[in-house]
Amino acid sequence: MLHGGCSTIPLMSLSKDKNWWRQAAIYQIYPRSFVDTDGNGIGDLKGVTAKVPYLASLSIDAVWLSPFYPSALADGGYDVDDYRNVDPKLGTLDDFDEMLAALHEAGIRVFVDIVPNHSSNLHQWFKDAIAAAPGSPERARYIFRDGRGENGELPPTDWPSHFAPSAWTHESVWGGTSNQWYMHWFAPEQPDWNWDNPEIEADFLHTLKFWADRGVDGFRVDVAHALKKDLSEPLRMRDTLEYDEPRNLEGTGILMDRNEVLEVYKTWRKLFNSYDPPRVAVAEANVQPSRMPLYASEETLGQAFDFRFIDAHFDAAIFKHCVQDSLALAKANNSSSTWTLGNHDQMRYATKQGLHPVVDRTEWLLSNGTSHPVDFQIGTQCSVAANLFILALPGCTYIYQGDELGLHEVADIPEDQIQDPVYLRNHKKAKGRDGCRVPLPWTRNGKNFGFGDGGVHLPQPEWFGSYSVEAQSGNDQTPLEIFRKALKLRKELQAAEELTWHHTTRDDVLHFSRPNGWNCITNFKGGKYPMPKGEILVASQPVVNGQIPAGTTVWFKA
Ligand code: TEU
Repeated sequence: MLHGGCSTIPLMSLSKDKNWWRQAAIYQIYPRSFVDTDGNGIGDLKGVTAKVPYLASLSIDAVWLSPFYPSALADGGYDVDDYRNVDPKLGTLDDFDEMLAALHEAGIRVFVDIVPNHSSNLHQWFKDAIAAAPGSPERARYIFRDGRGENGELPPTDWPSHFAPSAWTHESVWGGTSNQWYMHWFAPEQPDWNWDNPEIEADFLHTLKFWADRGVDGFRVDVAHALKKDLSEPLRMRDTLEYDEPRNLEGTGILMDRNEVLEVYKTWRKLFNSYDPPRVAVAEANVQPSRMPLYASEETLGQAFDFRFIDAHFDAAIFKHCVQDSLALAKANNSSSTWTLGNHDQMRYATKQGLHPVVDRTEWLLSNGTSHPVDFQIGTQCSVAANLFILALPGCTYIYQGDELGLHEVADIPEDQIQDPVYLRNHKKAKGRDGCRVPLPWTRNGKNFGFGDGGVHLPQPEWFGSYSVEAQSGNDQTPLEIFRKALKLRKELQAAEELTWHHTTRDDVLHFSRPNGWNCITNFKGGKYPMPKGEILVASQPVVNGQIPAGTTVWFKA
């Protein structure tokens, strides 16, 4: 039986094809901001189940759920208290099983997010570590060190963290009394695991098995490049390490992208391959492109996000270069490309496109979106065009919830409602990522635009209703209906992972085709461009009098 009014969806059986992921369309759900069924202001797993018909209407192959594990939400759930449970604010394990069954019955597979670099400070093992003595097995699960200075009052090294000035926090912050410091790449509430300790490797294998045995199809691996550090003594200071750019391309850097981390993933791969079909994985590995294939190989995780489009200008030459390079890297190790324009860490793509390219986005957000105007219409138009472009490419596409609506960043979240540690922990130098995590608008009007009956954990602006699912459904010129049409067609048209570029008469127009006559043409900017001969399948904006407007992608059958 399907739940949440799903009875209109045909029952599908998931194929055992072990290559199902190679050209999949995967939709990222940020559960806290999807649908709230219990009125606590936070989206929940029952909310995902209730929206299975919507997800099915998108013809996606899989969803990836950002963390839903117990968490105090110091970093939006990427601070995990217990890897093998569901946060009571979001539901129960039974809710998870029910959701998984409903998605599977609708033919949609499920990825969960694994956060192996760090736990939260509320994880039982971190609490045990704080309570234990230096040198104890409890402390050996994390990275504890004595401080520098006469009384150990200075952090052990000068390593910076992503979300805080220092990568070290004194244990006294959590009540520890041994005068040690612990390391955290991200917020102080996210202590890094010590991956040199076999107990950690064993515990993560346990977690992966726990979810894979429940039927989870794949894993998105958070900061996959950061697990292994060179912790040999004495720890070196920042000025002696290749901390930032240029990154060490040999895999011998000190704090990230070390070759040993690949050994961890080889072990994971053996576990994944023991399932039928094998479980799949995608690395969030922020490494130099030439190192990506190492994470995406058949012996390791299989896929790695290629984030180059995320910040690429909407420009033909740049797009073409990204495509060629990414396809070549994927081919090098029999992986498939992973195209993506947005996620829960990024300013909404439509807003990036609606802002003038010279605008400094960090400053713009700090001004609450007042320093420069955003062209909402052009931004959304270009976003849909860019999405149709990447959806036609060979490989796998990841779509962030709300991008199918052409949704924009909420730039004016008041300071006292900001949750992101990027802002709160970093001297308020950047506003952070909350603006793309605002609860989705489902209805044009009504309480919280259909998100739920309680509150909303981040404020929705008035204009949200006009971008809602309700406002867009049924009108074939809206982003949502264009996405629906394109994603459905994509399933039908999908063929071998090949692409042929075709000549165009202008540099700002790209035309490529896939096997069986599936053509994609994008007019990036400038004037109108004559539509080539063929049957138009879907267009991000209408083709009028045989002319493709600027900022438009058209799929056609030649
Ligand atoms: O992000 C990893 C990461 O390094 C960046 O994407 C980071 O969030 C961004 O640069 C901050 O400005 C992953 C998750 O996607 C992110 O949400 C988490 O905060 C982070 O790991 C820690 O788990």
